[in-house]
Amino acid sequence: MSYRLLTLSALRNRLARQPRGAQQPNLAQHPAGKAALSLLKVVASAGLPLLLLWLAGCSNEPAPRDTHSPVSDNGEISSFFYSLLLYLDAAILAIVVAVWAYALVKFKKQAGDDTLPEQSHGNMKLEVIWTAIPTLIVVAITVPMLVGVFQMSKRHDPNQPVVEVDVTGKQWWWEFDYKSGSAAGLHTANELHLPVGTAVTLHMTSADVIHAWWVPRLGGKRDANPGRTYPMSFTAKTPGIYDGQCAELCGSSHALMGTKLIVHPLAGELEVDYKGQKVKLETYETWVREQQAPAKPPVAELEKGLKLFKERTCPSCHLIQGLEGTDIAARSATSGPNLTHVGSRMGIAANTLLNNPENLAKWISKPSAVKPGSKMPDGLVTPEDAKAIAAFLSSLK
Ligand code: HEC
Ligand SMILES: [Cu+2]
Repeated sequence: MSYRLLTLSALRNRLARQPRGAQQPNLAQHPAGKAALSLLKVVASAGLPLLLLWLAGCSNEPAPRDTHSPVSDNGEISSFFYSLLLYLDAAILAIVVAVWAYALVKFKKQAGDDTLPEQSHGNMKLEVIWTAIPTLIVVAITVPMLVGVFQMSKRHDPNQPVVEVDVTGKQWWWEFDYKSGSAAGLHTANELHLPVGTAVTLHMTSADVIHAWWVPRLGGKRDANPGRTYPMSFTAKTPGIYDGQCAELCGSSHALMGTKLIVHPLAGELEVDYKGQKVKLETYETWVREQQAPAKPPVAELEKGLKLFKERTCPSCHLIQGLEGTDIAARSATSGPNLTHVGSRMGIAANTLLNNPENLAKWISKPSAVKPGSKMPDGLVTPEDAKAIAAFLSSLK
């Protein structure tokens, strides 16, 4: 008995052969079978590419995390190189496939022709051509790419107005400390607000493990390493709201460590589209003034929430500026976001939940149910108390 690999052609031969004895109908020759087969072919040839496009997440609209719709100078540079490589590679693929297809047809082995084709081994001209062309392509990519890398790691002119923000990654949220300009001294979380058309430098660090700051439409990622600070300079060009995501596996809730970048106009209100929703953007200076204001004391119905907030040890980790007994939080690796204006944020828990009283209550009564491993402890309050605290926190606009 001999074994051999069943090649495709052997398989076809075997299938075509009628089985010994029984006279079985051949499905492929039956009219219904033929129709089914051609339908299958159409679906496979048209449907498969469509399915691939769908799986790749292709869309006409600029998605909230779309690197191909850049909104900053850095984003434009990286998007340019993405397109350059994509079109260059597509052209190379097209040429190679065309030459291959031509060779396939032109030099097909003829029946009865057993002569060897002309041997090109050691052909100096060919060797030079196929060494020179790839070298030229690599140079054409590398030289502008190096220029781009230097442009993206530029430092801003210190004589120009620059918004400087210290960005600290923490398991699993982002802390922002404004260092310059009108916002100097401002301390916020998770949603980074910046002015359009102004030079910005973020100074990245981490309070615990390695995180990475990434707002795809802004372009580029920057690692946030504990004990080190890396700058990232850019100018945002288009007002709007852009989603971001921690891009370095940093523990159980890494996937829930989102962020938002909100680029404000310099003058006048502006309506922008965010995920199909119309959102009004005030000017950057208005936002700064609102955030710098101390928290307003709660109205009578919400006083219970403030009282519970103080009793349930919340102020040991959270700051509410301007309300007595709530601004005692010491800054540490496990302390939480500044809540002075938490009601003004679009999301809570680093963009994991929409900011509304129900979600706030859900978060406060059991953070680990929203974010596994959360550094905010469970069981601080009953669900009833959580509702009262959530109502109070929502009022902190
Ligand atoms: C041991 C410190 C600690 C204590 C105590 C604590 N928290 Fe937190 N809190 C955190 C941390 C850390 C986060 C960020 C969690 C995350 O997003 O991963 C957080 C997040 C929050 C947020 C979401 C803020 C935002 O903008 O995303 C709210 C609201 C909040 N805490 C309310 C409370 C309340 C109310 C209490 C008291 C019942 C409380 N916290 C007690 C550490 C603490
Ligand atoms: Cu992270």
